[in-house]
Amino acid sequence: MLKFPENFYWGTATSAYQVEGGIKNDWSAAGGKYDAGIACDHYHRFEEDFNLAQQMNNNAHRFSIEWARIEPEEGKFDQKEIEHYRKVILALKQRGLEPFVTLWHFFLPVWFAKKGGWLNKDAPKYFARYAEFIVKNLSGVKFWIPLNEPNNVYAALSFLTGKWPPFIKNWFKFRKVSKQLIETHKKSYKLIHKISPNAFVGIAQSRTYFKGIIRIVNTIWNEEFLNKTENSHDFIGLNYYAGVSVTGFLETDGKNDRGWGIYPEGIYRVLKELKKYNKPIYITENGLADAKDDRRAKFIIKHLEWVYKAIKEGIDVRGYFHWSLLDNLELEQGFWPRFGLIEIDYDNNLKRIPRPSSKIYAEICKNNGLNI
Ligand code: GCO
Repeated sequence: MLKFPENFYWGTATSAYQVEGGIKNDWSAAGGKYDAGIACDHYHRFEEDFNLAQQMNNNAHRFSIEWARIEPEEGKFDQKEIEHYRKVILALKQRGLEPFVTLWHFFLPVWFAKKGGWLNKDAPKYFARYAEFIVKNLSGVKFWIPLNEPNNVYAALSFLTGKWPPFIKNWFKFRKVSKQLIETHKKSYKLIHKISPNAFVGIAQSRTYFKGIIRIVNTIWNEEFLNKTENSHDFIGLNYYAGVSVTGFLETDGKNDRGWGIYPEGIYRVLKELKKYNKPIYITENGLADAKDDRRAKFIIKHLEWVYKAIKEGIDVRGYFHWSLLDNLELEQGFWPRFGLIEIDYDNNLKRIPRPSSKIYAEICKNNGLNI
């Protein structure tokens, strides 16, 4: 039996725009595959979904709040929507699920996007006003994640590759947005602690394991954000999906449906790299696109075996959130990649169907470890 530490958090992760439905933001304004539409209608079915998380013996859940819902017009905050998220938090607590709340998971209110979004010199102030409203009006939250994957996913895909709104391909703008997001994180950390001194505030940082000569990009890609926000973390959230070398994905256990190599050892390698920051670590995302559910159980078990090895070697890992609870909008790919432990039947009233792997995960959560 590989027993994980006492009080270890076991959960799943989602983001508002990818699951809730009915959101008008910069992505829905882009239309086509960027418009999530009703998504999984999690906005109305969150209690049903949290029942499923509870049935998986989870004790935590990571979700995001949609800025565009809270502040649909500049400076005008929608009390109805903050009340909605109060109900979400209450529903989690009623089911013994500790909320980990992401304030921003890639998507912007249209008014902010029209002002240049993160390129606007006052962007950190606009975000701080939103964050302050949330933290002041949502009680019962201990864990706050101001930004999800700010520099090496959002800024890179939106300002370097041009794949995401605002579809810009410009190195200088990519670097400017990265700098703005670093400032925003630091500002958020201070303001959250001013309002809620006992809160824990951290980043959810995507970290790829780089092997071989490609490690020359490790600093700018994986480390810069953490290094430049070093005194603004009570914990580090790690989003791990893949390892790469100069020839492409590292792969020991096949590929996921998106063609990413499955490389469980990489989670151990990146956890070892994070040790130097001396902060508690939560794995805030780890998962795969696997519509047949014929790799997910082994994926979870093998990644957790490597996490266990890291813990035994002194890495302070305190939680694991599988991405994702539900099938959802896989960003610019649309809905075809299936990341959910719970399948969504999009042709049958968004019916929730627990996949066999969800039973395996439920056992692991119940046992607080791996029975091997
Ligand atoms: C990300 C996000 C999620 C993705 C998930 C699968 O890492 O891009 O946090 O929004 O859907 O990682 O790609």
